[in-house]
Formats: sequence, C-alpha cells, structure tokens
Amino acid sequence: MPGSAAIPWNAMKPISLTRYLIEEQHAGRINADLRLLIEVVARACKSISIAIGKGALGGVLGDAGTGNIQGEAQKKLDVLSNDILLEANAWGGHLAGLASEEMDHSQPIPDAARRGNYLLLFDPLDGSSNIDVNISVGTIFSVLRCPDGVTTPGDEHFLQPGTTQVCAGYTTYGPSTMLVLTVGHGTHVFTLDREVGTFMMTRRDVQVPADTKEFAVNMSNQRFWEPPMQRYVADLLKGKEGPRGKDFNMRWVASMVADVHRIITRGGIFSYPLDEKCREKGGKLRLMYEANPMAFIIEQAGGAASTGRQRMLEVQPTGLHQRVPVFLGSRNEVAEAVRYHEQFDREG
Ligand code: AHM
Ligand code: MG
Repeated sequence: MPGSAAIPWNAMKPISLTRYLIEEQHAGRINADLRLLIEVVARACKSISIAIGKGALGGVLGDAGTGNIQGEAQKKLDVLSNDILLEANAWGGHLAGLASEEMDHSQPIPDAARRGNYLLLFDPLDGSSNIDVNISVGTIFSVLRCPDGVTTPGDEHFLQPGTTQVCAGYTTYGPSTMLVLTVGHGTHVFTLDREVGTFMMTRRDVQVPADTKEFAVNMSNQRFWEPPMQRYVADLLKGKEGPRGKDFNMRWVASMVADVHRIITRGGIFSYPLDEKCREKGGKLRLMYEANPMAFIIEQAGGAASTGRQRMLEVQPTGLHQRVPVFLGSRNEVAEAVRYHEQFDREG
C-alpha cells in the first residue's frame, strides 16, 4: 500500500507486559521460569484489583476477625489477597517457596507440585488501613533465587540481602491499576487495560528526579523520633528561610505503595524512621517484602534507599518479618537525610 511502508505496523502502540517479558527473555536478561513467575503474579494482582474494585458490593470490606504474626488485625482483603497469590503461585513450577506478611513462616511448594528455583516474598495488601475508606492500596513483591542444593526451603533460605533480588515490583490499586517492575534493567510502569485485561507499558526506564521539594512522613510521630530525624524535618519546615533554602511540601497517604508511586512519578522522599514506639522492633516497615523491593525499584530508577545509616539493599536480614527504618526516593534528598544521621552519630 503506497505510503504505509515507512510506518512500522506497531509504531506508537504501547507494548504489553507479555511482550516486554518475551523481549527480556530473548535478550537473555530473564529466563522462562522468571517470565512465568512475573506473569503469574501479574495475573493474581488483576484478580486482587477486581476484588478491591467491587468494594462493599463484593462483601470484601471490613475485618477478617483474625491477626497475623506481627499482632496486626487482618482485613478480609488482606486474607483474600494472600490466598489469591498463594493459589496462583503454588502450581506453576517456577517457585521453590513463598513467604508473606500474612504468614508466620515461609511455605515450600507442596511435594506433589513441580518445584522451581525461585523464592517469592510478598506483602499481599499494603496500606490495609486504607481499604475501608476507598484510598489506594497495593501489593509488593520480591523475588530471590533459592540457594543451590536446597529443595525444601525454610525461612533461613529467604534471609538474603536485597542486592540478591532478581526481580521486584508493586501494584497500586488506585484510580487505575498500575504495575511497576524491575528485573535489574531499569524500572518500568505498566497500566492495566481493564477492558482487555492486559498490563500495557506506559513508562519505560523511569527516572526519579535527583532533587525534590516534597517529603512524606507521618508527622504525628514527630515527638517519638530520634534527634537526627527531628533536626532533618525541622530544617525542611524552615523552608526558604532555613538552611535548605527552599520551601517543602508534605504528602502522606499511609499506603507505602501510593507514596512510593508518587515519588516514582514526580520525585520526593519517603520516610518511616525509627521512633520510640517501634524502636524495639527495629522500625515499622518490613525489610524483606516492603523495604527491599521498593529499594530495588527506586535504585533502578536512579533514586536511593537507606535505613538512614546503611544502604537498604546491603542490610543482612536476620528474620523473615524483620523491620527497618526507611528513607527512599530522590537521591540527593536521601543523601541529606543520611547526612543528618551521620552527623548525629559523630557529634551527638
Ligand atoms: P501494612 O502492610 O500493614 O498495611 O502496613 C504498612 C503501611 C505502609 O503502607 C504505610 O507507609 C505505613 O504502614 C503507614 O503507617 P502509619 O499508619 O503509621 O502512618
Ligand atoms: Mg505493608
């Protein structure tokens, strides 16, 4: 046809998650099992998205009447999302074991099923306190390799530093459902086409701006913070007249996925620091299935993630449900927060 030859048939069309994964496989960056694993998790997230979308009409809101190992009351959607992810991943043959915020211990893949070489960790529904008020919640996941020679993994085999992650992602169930993913070659954003039921790539190689004027923290904890955090935020609040020389804005959704997604989109710093209420536990957020996957995603987008005293991805885990202080986002701002901690540890 005259005139049509110069324009490739697929020019300007966003590519699907499936096509992206096939291209990554052909480029030798992921294998068939990891591709299947990501597809299965994405499919489970679609089911969770549908359940959340039904809201009160689906009878999924409210408390489940049970608690998890962390002493937190479970919502019906916490339990449902966990079940959806477990069921979807049990029989694919790509996993050796799974671990979840909602389960006391990890679970090896049942003997009857084919076992693969990957370990999957997830927070099935992050931001549970927002479920009943129709505010964005999400799913966070992290993928590790099962150590060589281990066929029936236990909790100890999951305790690998974040640098060993082969894949991390989160889904945010907001006005649209989005999947943000890294396999260690950049961070990419996919949006769920609800009619077709397919995740389509809507941003490739996201870059988080290095500087920001926006911070996210639960200010109600201010009086419980450590001195370096008190000083850091006090200086942010002084704005143009203070040492930072610029005015800052504040946002706090109380769903980590939503707060991190804002940072992925326009920059910022997210922090859940150590405070007197959570000091004994080591922090509020969990290392293995909240902080580490988010740190991998943010670093792959040119940002930074720290405990305030150490690069997040280098923390050697000691427990499946271990908690850590979290600072992540625009790299120059994270460096500022770390500087306040260094100065305090040096000079008091
Ligand atoms: P969850 O996994 O039980 O939902 O808890 C994690 C959530 C994060 O999404 C959010 O950043 C934080 O807890 C909010 O905490 P707070 O209610 O103290 O502001
Ligand atoms: Mg969570």
